[in-house]
Amino acid sequence: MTKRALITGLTGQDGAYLAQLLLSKGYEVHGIVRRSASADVVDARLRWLGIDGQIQVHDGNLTDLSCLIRILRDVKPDEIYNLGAQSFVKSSWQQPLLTGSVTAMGAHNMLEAVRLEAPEARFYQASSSEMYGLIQESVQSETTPFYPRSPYAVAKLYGHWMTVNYRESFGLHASSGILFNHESPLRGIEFVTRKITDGVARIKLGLQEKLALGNLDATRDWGHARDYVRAMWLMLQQEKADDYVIATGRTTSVRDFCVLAFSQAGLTMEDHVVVDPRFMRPAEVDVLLGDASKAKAKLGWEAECTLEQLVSEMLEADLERIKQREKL
Ligand code: NAP
Ligand code: G4F
Repeated sequence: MTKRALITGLTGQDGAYLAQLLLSKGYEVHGIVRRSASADVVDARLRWLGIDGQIQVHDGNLTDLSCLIRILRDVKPDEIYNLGAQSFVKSSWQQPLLTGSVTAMGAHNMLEAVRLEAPEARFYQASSSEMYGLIQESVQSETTPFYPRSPYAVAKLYGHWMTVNYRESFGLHASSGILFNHESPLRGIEFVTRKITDGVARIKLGLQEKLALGNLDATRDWGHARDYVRAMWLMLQQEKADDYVIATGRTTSVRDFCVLAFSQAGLTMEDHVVVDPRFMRPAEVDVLLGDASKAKAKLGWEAECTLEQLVSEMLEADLERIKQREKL
């Protein structure tokens, strides 16, 4: 029997890669897409992966419980992946209540809709390493206490604990993936890795001279989104729902990410990077480093893409995109 999956956040980085993975496994894929006045940009990532037109799209919003109930009633999915969120940490200080509505209450709306309409379905919640914030252990695992440092992280923590609570209270097959940073050529341009590879590509092509960044000392455990959506799928194939850390086990500073990207383009970072306080945050997460040994033991999951391969893929994609756009 063909399995049916429903993805919220279909148009984002992870939604696009997850849809591609599920299609390759023979799933019927449905996605919730919020209405936009700029319809041409809505499925840009799906077009980039060559899978637009293969997904059944439903008009909806995580803040509207009634539409989530209606969509679940119509689709009757076997698996539900809740990836929709206001996901940019910096914006969560500028739009804290919206972040709460979408990222926290949106997850709760989804859980409530699942409880009412699809209690047999398997549910995935996109939790985040950002919940560790002011880290309480030098390497973070499923047992490390949380200490959120942004409205986004507080909102994610709410969604995480609601997922655990609905599993324990109502017996839902609800799993939470505590994913560390993952990137790709489809990463939003506002996130630091993509900002860097896009900036390096523009400098290499002679279109700009300087790249303005914020805190160069922050370190992140960066993997490839394609590897991380595989972990999401694996979680929902387990007999028992559970929570898992997904990470590479290697942490790199923003500065060293820059060094890598500039050197891959034959450039020197110091000639181009300037620090601009506008990109600093009111409270920073200084270090993240994950221990994914539970995922390795129970899911057989390991990151396959190295940081060097990730940077190279992102840089190549940005060079190509800019050449086409600028007709170079
Ligand atoms: P992303 O590229 O920012 O995508 C977010 C998605 O959420 C987009 O499809 C967006 O739709 C949708 N969305 C926003 N507000 C919505 C609303 N009110 N109703 C319905 N959909 C809404 O994020 P991502 O990197 O793919 O991440 C996927 C999920 O994993 C997010 O929940 C994120 O917080 C979480 N996460 C990400 C990482 C990471 O490193 N990437 C790590 C840990 C956890 P539009 O296209 O219309 O904006
Ligand atoms: O790329 P970032 O904006 O990602 P951040 O804040 O770590 O959040 C991402 O990963 C989380 C998982 O841990 C997800 F839950 C979340 O949804 C998102 O996907 O920033 C990374 C680091 C930060 O320390 C930031 O201060 O880079 C630093 N940084 C330095 N200069 C910058 C910049 N970040 C951005 N976005 N832009 C800069 O110019």
